[in-house]
Amino acid sequence: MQRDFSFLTIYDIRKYARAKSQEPRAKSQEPRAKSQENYDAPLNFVKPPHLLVTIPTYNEAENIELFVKTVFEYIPSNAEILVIDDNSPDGTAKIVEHLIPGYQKRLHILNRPEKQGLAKAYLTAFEWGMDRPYDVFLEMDADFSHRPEYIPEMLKEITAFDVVIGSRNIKGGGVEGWSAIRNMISKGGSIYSRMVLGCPIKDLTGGFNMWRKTTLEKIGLQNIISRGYSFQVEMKYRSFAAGCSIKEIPIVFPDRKLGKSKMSKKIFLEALVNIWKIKTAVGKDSGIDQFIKFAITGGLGTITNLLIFFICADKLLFPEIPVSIGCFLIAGTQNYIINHKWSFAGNTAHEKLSAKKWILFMGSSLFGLAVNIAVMMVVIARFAFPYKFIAQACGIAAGMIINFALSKLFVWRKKDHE
Ligand SMILES: Nc1nc2c(ncn2[C@@H]2O[C@H](COP(=O)(O)OP(=O)(O)O)[C@@H](O)[C@H]2O)c(=O)[nH]1
Ligand SMILES: [Mg+2]
Repeated sequence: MQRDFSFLTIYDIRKYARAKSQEPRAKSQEPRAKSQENYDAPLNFVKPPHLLVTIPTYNEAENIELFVKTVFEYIPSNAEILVIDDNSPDGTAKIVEHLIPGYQKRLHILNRPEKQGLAKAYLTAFEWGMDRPYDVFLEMDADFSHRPEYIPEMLKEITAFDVVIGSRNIKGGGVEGWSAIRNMISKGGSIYSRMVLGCPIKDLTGGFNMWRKTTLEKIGLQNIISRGYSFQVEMKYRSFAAGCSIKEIPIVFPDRKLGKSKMSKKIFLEALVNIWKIKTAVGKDSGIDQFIKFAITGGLGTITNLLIFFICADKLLFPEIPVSIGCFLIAGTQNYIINHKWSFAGNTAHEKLSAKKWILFMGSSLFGLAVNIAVMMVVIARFAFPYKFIAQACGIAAGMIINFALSKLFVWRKKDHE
């Protein structure tokens, strides 16, 4: 049975794109605002997008034949399927190889020597597909949790959006056959990832996603650091950070009926930690995130400064002025290291600490100190506060803002190419 894909004529695609561009933008599609130029992109599809369905498999012998057959029923006649098998002991690859002659060059398989994880499987598949004339890539599990019935709707949406996500966490979507605990862990993982990343996508962890080739190029597959289940989160977060337009469509996700899940507690916990690595690698901290980290770093520096001052000046009775200068240098160096490794980690692209940057940062801190003193003096002279420390607090705030601005602009300036 072949579905009707007449909606993919040029006329319909244009009409559809126009209608889409007039729709009010939903909150979850906010990234669209950054990429207005993408509105015209649908018109690039002068014929139905050439789709490649990528299916990673590990021990899916019980599912794969029927799954491939069903997917072919729901995809356009020019679309193709690529299975990426990691030498499944149950002989999944053999079954696919057996089916290949029946599908006239529309079914392909990549055999890999050993189990290397989902991320590598997809990256290999995309790499394979990027060298060929496909416009659109779809990720699907082989176990029927990703129902092929949704493909036509996803194909329709991909004519207007850079990414289409099959979402369990929006109205109309959900899971079937999951225990309450599994549901809670999955939802919790999604909310956690969203909060850590500050990313509005509702289903960050799901693996039923469609990408335009141009989106994969924008993400830069060579930048992906995930090797495990956080791969899906990273792909989506990177497309969000790159300003791609994103559409979530509701999907119902039934649990697999045959075969075993490869998800484990260890893999899940690993993914939770990886979210932080992804955040740092993409470097999408907002200015406010950076400022909060910078302020915390400054607070830690002040504690170090006072502690050393107390030991050297109060306990060891060294003269205050040299002690104070020493404290400034030590606390400043501590601030430099923490800011480099944490507050501005996203800007540094894993650069090493350097003497040049240290000097720049200490200079900017000195300038901040000068502003601090100047503001404090002005406030004392102009306002009749009962306590001078209020004036000093104003000075500290002003000095810190100046120091932050100088650090962001000159010490840890973000590279243009990032
Ligand atoms: N090639 C390959 N496929 C994998 C690997 N791990 C899982 N898969 C496949 O990825 C899809 C999702 O895995 P599954 O075990 O269903 O994960 P779950 O849905 O989170 O329980 C299925 O099609 C698996 O066969 C792997 O290491 N290599
Ligand atoms: Mg599954």
